[in-house]
Amino acid sequence: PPLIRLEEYRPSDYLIDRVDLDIRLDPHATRIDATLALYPNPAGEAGAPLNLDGDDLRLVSIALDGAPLAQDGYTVTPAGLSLIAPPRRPFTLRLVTEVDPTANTKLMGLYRSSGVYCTQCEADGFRRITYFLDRPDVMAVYTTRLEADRDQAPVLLGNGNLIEAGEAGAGRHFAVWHDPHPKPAYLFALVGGRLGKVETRFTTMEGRAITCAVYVEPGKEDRAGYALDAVIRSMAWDETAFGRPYDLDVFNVVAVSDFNMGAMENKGLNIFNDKYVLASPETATDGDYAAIEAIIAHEYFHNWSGNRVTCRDWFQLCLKEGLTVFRDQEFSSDMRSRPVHRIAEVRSLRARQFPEDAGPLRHPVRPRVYAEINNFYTATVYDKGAEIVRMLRTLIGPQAFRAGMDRYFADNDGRAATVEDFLAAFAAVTGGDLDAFARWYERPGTPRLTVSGAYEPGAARCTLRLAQSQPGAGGQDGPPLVIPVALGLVGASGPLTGVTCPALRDGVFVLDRPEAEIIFDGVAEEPVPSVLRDFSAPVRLELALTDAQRMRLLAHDSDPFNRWQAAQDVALRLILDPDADRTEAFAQALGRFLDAEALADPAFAALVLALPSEGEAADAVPSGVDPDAIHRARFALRAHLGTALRPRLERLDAALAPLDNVPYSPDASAAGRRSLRNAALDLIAAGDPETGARRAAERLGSASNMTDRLAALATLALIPGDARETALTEFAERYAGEPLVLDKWFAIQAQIPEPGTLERIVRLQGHPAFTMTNPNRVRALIGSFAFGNPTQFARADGAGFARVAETVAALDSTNPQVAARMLTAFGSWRRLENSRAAKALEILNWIKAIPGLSRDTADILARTRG
Ligand code: HT7
Ligand code: ZN
Repeated sequence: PPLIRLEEYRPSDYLIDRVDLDIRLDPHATRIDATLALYPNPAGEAGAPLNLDGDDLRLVSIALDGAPLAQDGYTVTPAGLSLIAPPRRPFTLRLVTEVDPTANTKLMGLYRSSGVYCTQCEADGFRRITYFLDRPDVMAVYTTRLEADRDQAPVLLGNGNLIEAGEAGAGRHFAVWHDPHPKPAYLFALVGGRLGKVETRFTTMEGRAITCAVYVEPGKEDRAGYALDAVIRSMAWDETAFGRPYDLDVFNVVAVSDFNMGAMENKGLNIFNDKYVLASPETATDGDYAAIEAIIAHEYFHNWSGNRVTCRDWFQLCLKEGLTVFRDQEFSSDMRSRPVHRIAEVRSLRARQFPEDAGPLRHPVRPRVYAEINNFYTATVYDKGAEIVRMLRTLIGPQAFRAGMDRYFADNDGRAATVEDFLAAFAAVTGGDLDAFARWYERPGTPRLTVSGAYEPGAARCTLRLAQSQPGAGGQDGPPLVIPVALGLVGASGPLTGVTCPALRDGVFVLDRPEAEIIFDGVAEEPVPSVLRDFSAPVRLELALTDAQRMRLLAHDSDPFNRWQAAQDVALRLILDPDADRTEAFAQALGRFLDAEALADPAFAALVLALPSEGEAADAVPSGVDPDAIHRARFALRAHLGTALRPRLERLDAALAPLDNVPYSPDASAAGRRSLRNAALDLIAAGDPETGARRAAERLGSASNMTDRLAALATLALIPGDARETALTEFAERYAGEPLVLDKWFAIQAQIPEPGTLERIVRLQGHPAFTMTNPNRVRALIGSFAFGNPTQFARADGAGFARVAETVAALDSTNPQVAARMLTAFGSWRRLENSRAAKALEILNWIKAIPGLSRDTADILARTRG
């Protein structure tokens, strides 16, 4: 496929002021009557042909300034429509197209989800509705008239404010929506269907009254309240944290069941995967509630970081996504426990982004070339993009950061901006130069930060040496990055007093050279360095400490992140290099930690007890990964800790048992207590599977909420036997009418680390609740297997790879976006030991031979095979 390159960016030759749409919704023949007010762009090429994008459209008619256009005045191809000689002045183009929403299985453009008409236009779906300049730097004011059968679609929603509604005859009705804010086509949306709603009012800091509503499948309104509350909290938070008020009279959220991603920030009409809206204690876990809060916030925050200020081109995707992830992370941190949330962010970064950055799909946060933009909605763009914004704030301080954000919004409101525009706002308010910092956007891969220390007791001095390295393609380091390294020294019983270190500002050292030395004076005892506090930069830290030194950090560091990290580091070393004595010492240290603090901060304690995942352990192996060996070592460590900590875990369980008698609340503190109790059960089961299975089965029966029930099921799922099978059967019967709960059931089974899982997957693909047309079902079963079951996906006989490849092949013609995403599970194949890597390559070659692969899948395949 042709490659699109950043350096080839050119402004559009034409721009569009206004778009008037008259859309008559019909299941198979929806008519779109579009009038575009176009004009030549002074920055474009005068007299150039007008090339409108189009995909899977049937052109019904075309007229220029009111007169039908002769056939020799334009050409139509599968990729669009061209006007050979458009007027060299403003003109209108009226295009009537027809589409079949029911046949649209790609879920891009206009489609039907359980009978509800809805749209997905990012990144390039608007061209599947009408011919258009479908690029984000073409911004227009939209007025949309929607018409449909009242029976079929009593609710008709569009972008902006409702300006008119009424009867259209023959059982049909209409609604006209006007959005006064110029926007790119990717933010267009409509919804038509039979939907229930919950709504409330919000008054902005400017005194404007807003109606906020969440629309869901009728009968599920009682599960929409938490999402609505999250909308209101997001609106209030963006006002206080960033001074950003909402700017329309209504804000609507609609939940649909078929959706390629999590949610979409269409102007005034956010459309959501229902998984990230619907919640009740009986059907959603604490994790689901937290995800709903975060994603509602994320999409709402896009109203400023993405919509009011949008992207000039798709290379700038991180400009809206990285920034908005940073904003939603800050929101969640304010709503919940900041350290616990930071740990969760970093776990997710390491699980998804670090492997991406170390494999064949690696790319800079701002890519310079792509074949298919839909394949660049990645952990690197989103999560590493957010880390860059976080580092910027650390470097310039919170006040200058807020001033820079204000400047960015003020200077770019209503514009399609670039990463350079973003950095320019901060350079303007600080008077500094961010050119070196900007390298973070361009450099793929995870840098290494190596730190060593020396202590001179006589001089009461400690010296730390820091070095950064990041071998590029040619093995050479590029110019240095600007790395904020938060650090400090920890004494035998806590923080050291009387220490001076002029190189630190607010506890942060800025490493902007290949190497540096930092001197601490007044250090009265041999300290342990605590480096990269709060994970102040997305790097791999190499700091050789003993287990005892790490346990000192766990006990005494003032930085909660590094306390957690210290326990993780010891556990990781024990997984990679098992040792009975060191395991025993680790268990004792964990025991002391639990005695002293578990009940004071249960959520944090649960994180300390959670061992690094098998994926993380694999990521730490230089090459030749054997997933079975990692699995065995990790399970042995779990079992040992479960046995050694048993009395404490029992005490914790008993202390937290009264939770069963209070009504469920999704707040962070109640969720933290549940997470500790469930972590305790899981470790008890690891040490004593018989007791564990019995307890988990009991908890399954007695649990009053989905969090506890699912945790018990997950624990039981790791213990082969009749109890597990009975529990799985009963769970499926109980939730037979609940697709989102059955997704959890599919996912748990897909992750069972046993050879029989493959047969189970085949069986489950035939389950009545499973369908390949629903992305949530595919992700729950096949995605959980491919991304969450390292031993079985990478089975030595290649059968796990083959099963996923067959799914990719089957899905590719109907939903290439989801197919391509499944295929990214092969991203780490080269790091596997030779025989597994050979099997993976065989399967990738098998996919390659399939004729007519989509651009999405062909692109991932080509990059993955290398
Ligand atoms: N901005 C949204 C991205 C998105 C998307 C992209 C490609 C195909 C389908 C999609 N659905 C949503 C979501 C977000 O990050 O806010
Ligand atoms: Zn986003």
